[in-house]
Amino acid sequence: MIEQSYISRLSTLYNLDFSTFNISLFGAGHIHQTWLANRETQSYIIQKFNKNVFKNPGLIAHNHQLLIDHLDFEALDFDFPLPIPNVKGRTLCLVGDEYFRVLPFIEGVCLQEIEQPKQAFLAASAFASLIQVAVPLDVNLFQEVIPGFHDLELRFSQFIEAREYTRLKISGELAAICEFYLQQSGIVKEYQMWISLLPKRITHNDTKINNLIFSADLTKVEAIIDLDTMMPGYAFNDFGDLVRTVSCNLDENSLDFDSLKVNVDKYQALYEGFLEGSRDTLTKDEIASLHFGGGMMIYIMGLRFLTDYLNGNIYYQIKYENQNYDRAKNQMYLLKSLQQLGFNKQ
Ligand code: GN1
Ligand code: MG
Repeated sequence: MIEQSYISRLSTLYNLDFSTFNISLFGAGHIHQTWLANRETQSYIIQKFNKNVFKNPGLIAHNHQLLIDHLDFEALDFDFPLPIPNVKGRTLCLVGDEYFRVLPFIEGVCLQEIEQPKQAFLAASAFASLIQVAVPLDVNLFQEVIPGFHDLELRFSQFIEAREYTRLKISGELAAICEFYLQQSGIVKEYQMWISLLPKRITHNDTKINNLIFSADLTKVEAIIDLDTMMPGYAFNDFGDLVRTVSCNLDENSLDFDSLKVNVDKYQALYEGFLEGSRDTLTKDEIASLHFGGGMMIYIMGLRFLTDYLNGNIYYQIKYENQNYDRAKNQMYLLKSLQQLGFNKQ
């Protein structure tokens, strides 16, 4: 539960009496701690911000200010909930030695998995339209809030290092999983080839399906959330994380490894939705790179989960000791399924 001393300080800082709200843990994010504060018709999201992950939080505010100043919000067909400024105009408050922030709560449905291709289309179209609407903004003014966030070469080398220095004994199934990730290093080479051809865009960079809110009847995207990593990236990153989290039948925490499969219809709907949402923004090379994105994003997430497991779980929140190991195993099965279907190729 959120401590009383934080509640009273936040009440002053936001001029809102949070002690009169029902406050409960909320969401499925791996990074910040999130609560829903609810009172009659009023609802807010309160977050304890993860300063271990975002070591320079001012960069997020910098990027968000660029969006506020220059993005044509009217052109977006959905909400885009940025942190609410406190009475001092700040979007992040230091309370004791923790950072907190408050965000608008958006009514709707947050899915962990998608059933129908129609929702896959809507999700992809929404994330791609964000790239399209951000085209007039100067990419070079945006800061990299986490250096090398989607840099596959860096993530691969962090895995190699973790494998070398881990306190764990690498044998049995762990050795086989490490070996799988090593053998897939051709994806790093392909990544280097693609980024030499592609323009940087303002991308969301965390387009997993639970970072989007649908209307109750699932016919419309109400909001795109989790905007911390909006920064320069490649279109294939955003398409790829959609493939990773939408085209499969089970989410990244599932232990039903043998059932993990990429679904062809949802994949196709994602592709069509992404092209529709980005209108004519994407270059020929960017469009060709989209199919690389799915495998690349599954691979990078698998590497990151495995690296964190080898490092003693210092990055992602976990609910049990081996969860990062299981997530890396899950992503391995998913990558195999994608490759079997040939979706990693143009
Ligand atoms: C994290 O905050 P959340 O849970 O939406 C992570 C993403 C990963 C995701 C994996 C800042 O996102 O990069 O794709 O977990 N965010 C950060 O589920 O590391
Ligand atoms: Mg999230």
